[in-house]
Amino acid sequence: IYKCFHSFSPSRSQKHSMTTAGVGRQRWNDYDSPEEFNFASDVLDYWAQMEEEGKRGPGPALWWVNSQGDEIKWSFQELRNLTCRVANVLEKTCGLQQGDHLALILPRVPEWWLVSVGCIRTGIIFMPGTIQLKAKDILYRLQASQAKAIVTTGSLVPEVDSVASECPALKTKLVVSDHSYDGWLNFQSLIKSASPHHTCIKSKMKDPMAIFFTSGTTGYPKMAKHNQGLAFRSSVPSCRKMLNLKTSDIIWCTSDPGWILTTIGGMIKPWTSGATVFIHQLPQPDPKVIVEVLFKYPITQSLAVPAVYRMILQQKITKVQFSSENPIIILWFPTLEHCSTGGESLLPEEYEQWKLRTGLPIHEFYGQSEVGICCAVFRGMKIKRGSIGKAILPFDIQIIDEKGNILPPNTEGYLGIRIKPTRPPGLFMEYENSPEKTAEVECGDFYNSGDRATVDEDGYFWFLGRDDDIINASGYRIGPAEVENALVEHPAVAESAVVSSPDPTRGEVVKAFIVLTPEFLSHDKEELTKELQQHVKSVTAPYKYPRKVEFVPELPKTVTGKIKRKELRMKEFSQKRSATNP
Ligand code: BCO
Repeated sequence: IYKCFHSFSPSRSQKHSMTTAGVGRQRWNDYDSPEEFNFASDVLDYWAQMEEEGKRGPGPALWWVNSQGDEIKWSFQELRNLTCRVANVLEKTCGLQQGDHLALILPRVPEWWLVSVGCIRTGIIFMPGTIQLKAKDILYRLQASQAKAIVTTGSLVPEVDSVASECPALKTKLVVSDHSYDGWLNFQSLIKSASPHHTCIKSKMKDPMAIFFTSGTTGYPKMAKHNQGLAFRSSVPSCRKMLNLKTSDIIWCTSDPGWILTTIGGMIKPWTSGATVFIHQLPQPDPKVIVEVLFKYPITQSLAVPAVYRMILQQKITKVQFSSENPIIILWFPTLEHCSTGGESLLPEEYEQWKLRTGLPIHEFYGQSEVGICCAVFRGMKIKRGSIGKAILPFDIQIIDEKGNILPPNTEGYLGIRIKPTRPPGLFMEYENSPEKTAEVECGDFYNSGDRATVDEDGYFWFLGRDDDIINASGYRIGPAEVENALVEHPAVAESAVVSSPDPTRGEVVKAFIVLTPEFLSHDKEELTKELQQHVKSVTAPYKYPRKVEFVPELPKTVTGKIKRKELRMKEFSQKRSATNP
């Protein structure tokens, strides 16, 4: 049942005959908001039905590979069968019910997609997390969400077991592994014996579907709760225009499944259009492997954060292929037609370099864990280099001041999304258990994203960055407090201030200014830097570790003793500017 190998790769002639029609095109318009919606029954099962009726091409719905040559291809019918089994395991074996919380911490394996859809079938709220999470991060997530279940991989079993006793709500632990672990249910064995028949819940559009943890300026990550609207949005014409996916398309989203980008770009969007989701296991996202994969597989669309395209451009490419039409192109990916990016800024010169080398433009989009993808350069739309494109309907995006007043074109302000009189489907519902944090981002009639931007007369938005302490390093949103809390656990650290610092590859990186405790003042600074970096990697998700460290005698503070992070940040960026413009 589990590993079904099929030969699905469509020939070019078949590809051309495939439909561009999909779920929603015939059924909903941009401003519709049906009372009931369920991504599993309205989208997945629709395409399974289309396959049964011979109305969809032969491409798989999910195509997974790894570097060892293993491969899994599932059709929509197989996905329906497998996700119904998962739904039965969650409900019958684990006793979970609609509204329960399930932490989903898996690498890029097909089971991530099975569990997500299994949860949607049952109304269980799934909470994706990156496998870089450490015991303390997991403890926080399990406690804050009162999760009743966790699905994870073998390597994280010890981390979870070390904190499980402090999580009384946690009743079920499921492991995706070839091995068995004491106190853990084995996902694969349970799926094999589960029934493939399951009746999907009739979910209301307003029923919660998923929670994404997102870092804030202070404290622990907030829980951005989304309802079925997150999935529904991709069915409306304006949203579908962004990638204009066809059933013959094969899209590869390189993001880790712990982030909302994978939920949207690596699942909801492609499946809404009946396209193929391509997944490479990428245990370490190596640009060499990414290039090899783009040469080897018939991928038509790529979706990755700018840092990934940047890392590819910085590679010494050995596999050069010249195109007869354009002799200067040195990265001629045979099937790639469309590239998109978001999560951090793409510089105009990076856009130019990619276009020059591959012959393909990169289409930018803008999003957050709170809003999904709300603004984009649609396929076929005129590209203004450096712009994140136009608002995707039904989102009404305006540039606002801190009171929620709409600002005129070409004026800097906050990127705001209208929530009154109607909150659009696809915008998060609230921060779970935190009405005060939810209220903080409501600004007049708008949700205030906290991101600074402008809009021009043509309706193109221009992202300028944040004016708070949040760091966006290679597409990761990092709150300074998360890193400072990790640093202060080390005996060498008296206090620290963590800020963003410019970087040619990652856009920004985490920089820590550290005041040492007296005992460590005489220690070798290079050694200490490595030790502190290793320390942060061991106590919290390693992507947050400070790639730059500076030891200082004291930190700049206000009269009330608050650290002036802004001053430190401004210094970092002004140093970059003076280095570029001497
Ligand atoms: O650079 P180092 O080698 O020193 O450290 C790396 C890893 O080696 C290390 N690490 C990873 N797992 C570890 C570990 N160390 C100890 N134990 C472990 N278990 O930690 C560092 C992690 O840094 P990284 O993740 O940036 O690694 P890398 O290989 O440099 O990857 C580069 C990128 C670009 C692939 C990566 O940064 C990335 O995936 N960025 C994208 C994040 C993303 O998808 N963001 C989207 C968020 S959703 C959104 O923005 C809303 C838009 C709709």
